[in-house]
Amino acid sequence: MPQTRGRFITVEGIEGAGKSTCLTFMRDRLIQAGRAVLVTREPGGTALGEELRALLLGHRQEGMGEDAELLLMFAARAEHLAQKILPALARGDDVLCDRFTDATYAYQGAGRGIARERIAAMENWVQKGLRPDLTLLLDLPVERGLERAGKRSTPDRFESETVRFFQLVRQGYLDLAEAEPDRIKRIDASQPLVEVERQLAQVIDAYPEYDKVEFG
Ligand code: Z5A
Repeated sequence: MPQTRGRFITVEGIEGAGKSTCLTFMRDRLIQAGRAVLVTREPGGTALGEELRALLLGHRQEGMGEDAELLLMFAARAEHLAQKILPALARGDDVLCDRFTDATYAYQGAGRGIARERIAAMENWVQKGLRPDLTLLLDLPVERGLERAGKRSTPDRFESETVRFFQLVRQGYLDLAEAEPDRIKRIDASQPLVEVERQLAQVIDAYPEYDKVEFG
């Protein structure tokens, strides 16, 4: 008998794009529409994932190799899928995830220079057929994002990267959006928050119910 599942929605963008702010807005909007929602993040979302996050973002592992970084991202993802994401989708809940594999293509691929095929091989292995149903890409110029993020506390290992690195990451995201326009919706995140929320609401409200879609 075919199973049904909830919708897998991800939010992406460079540093300081407003993902955390927008996730709260989107969660509230989905709940108002009567959806059950799991809000989670990557790397992280499980006990192991959060430990890996601390290793990946912290400065203790300064100079971590790009292959180790890639493998740790996918190790966290495998655990996240098994423990949190797949069970929630199977219950019929929507999953709202702060970053997912598009971030790997943008940061480890475009940013660090790891070949796309290598990331795709990991993606196929770890995720099997699962991909996000909808991705909101919060896009803004790198300088604006860094300016917003800079108002916070001590920068982590990624936040300490160069402007050039973030420009490559941003371009990586824009290339992904161009390649998959049906799934990845670009939101102009340089606008005032009220306008960003208007754009988000437009996309979410237009997005179809997904409960009746077969799993797998
Ligand atoms: N990473 C990776 O390399 N590969 C992977 O596969 C994955 C991740 C999954 C995780 O960091 C790091 O892991 C990430 C990539 C890497 N590193 N980076 N960079 P994260 O996602 O947890 O953290 P982040 O990117 O650093 O996110 P952030 O700094 O928390 O930013 P944000 O969530 O996008 O922004 P915010 O906190 O919502 O907003 C920032 C500030 O701007 C805040 O004061 C807001 O009030 C303000 N804001 C937000 N929107 C607006 C608007 N529209 N106008 C004005 N001000 C605004």
